[in-house]
Amino acid sequence: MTFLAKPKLHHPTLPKNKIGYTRRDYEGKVSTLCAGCGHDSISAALIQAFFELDIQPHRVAKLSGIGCSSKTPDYFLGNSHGFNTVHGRMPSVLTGANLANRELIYLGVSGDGDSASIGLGQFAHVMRRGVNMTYILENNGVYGLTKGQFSATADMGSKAKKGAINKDAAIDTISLALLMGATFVARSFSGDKKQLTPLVKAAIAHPGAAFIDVISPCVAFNNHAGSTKSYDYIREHNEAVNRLDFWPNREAINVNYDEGGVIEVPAGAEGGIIKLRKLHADYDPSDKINAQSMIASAAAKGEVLTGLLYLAPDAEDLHAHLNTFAAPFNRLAEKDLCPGAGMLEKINAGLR
Ligand SMILES: Cc1ncc(C[n+]2csc(CCOP(=O)(O)OP(=O)(O)O)c2C)c(N)n1
Ligand code: SF4
Ligand SMILES: [Mg+2]
Repeated sequence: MTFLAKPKLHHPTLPKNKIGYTRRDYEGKVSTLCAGCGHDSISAALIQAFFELDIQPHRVAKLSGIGCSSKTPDYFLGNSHGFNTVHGRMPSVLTGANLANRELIYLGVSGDGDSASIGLGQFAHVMRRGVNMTYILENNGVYGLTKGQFSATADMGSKAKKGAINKDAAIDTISLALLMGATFVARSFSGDKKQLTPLVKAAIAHPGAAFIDVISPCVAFNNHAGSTKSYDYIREHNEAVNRLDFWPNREAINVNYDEGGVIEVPAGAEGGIIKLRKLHADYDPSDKINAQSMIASAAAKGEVLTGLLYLAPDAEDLHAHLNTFAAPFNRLAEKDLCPGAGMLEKINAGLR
């Protein structure tokens, strides 16, 4: 498959978004993943989200680690900036890029092995520091690329393809993200594009660390009976707490918390709106303590809560925490970088 190049010519009648791009302009190379891999469906949702948000591809920087999941940025946004880092190191490379140029839209793509084992420290810190990014974790409970070993997100008691039982406790990445201070936390399923696409759009607009854990079955190594990350298991145990739609540019509407009805929540720095349909009357995504408790009690029953699980109303990003200079580094001139002998003397005097 790798030798197949996609044709560059587009059919003239393909629908265009507001800035004149077709959906094809947001695609990448032909995927080399196994047919039916959940990760390909996530790529499709990402393509759809960027197309619908009318984002120019060159404004996006996509970064990843190592794994089948981390290969996927090659299969979408082929006209965007890309950096395939070392295993588990996407968050620190992305943090550096973001500090150097906050004008790009940052998308981090990772796997459960990449984020919950070798990259666990990096994951925790990028969440707590509020780096303005959308962090997509393609969670299949195994190391797919290295042939199906249990990962740290595999549930205790779940069964491997060859029958071994996982004896270790699982790391729940959404609970960890909440604990670490992420200001947008969601879980979805690769088989539910209608839920995932608006979640991605809302995450992109969010000014801070937005985390989406997407259960993404590995058809080669973890899609059998006894696995808790298979298509069948997730379809049977998926408890969606809400459904949402996202609009990037609408006048803010007052939030209306009608029980069981539709709630409209301001989202993002540019006046975006999330329209949230509650499926669980007692689930309020602005209540972090309640979200943590409901996630834990669902997990105890073997259910997988999906939807927008937490959204902080007052989110800020790392640049606000550090009070950094707004212009990207590549636009700073010598006068910005070298404030002169007088200023240096003043700084030194302040340190004496
Ligand atoms: C430093 C380092 N250690 C180990 C590996 C071997 N390795 C490659 S991918 C991978 C795990 C991938 O699992 P995950 O992140 O869940 O991605 P998936 O393939 O399941 O999508 C490992 C351990 C590596 N490439 N580099
Ligand atoms: S091995 Fe698993 S994760 Fe990797 S491409 Fe195949 S199905 Fe997807
Ligand atoms: Mg994996």
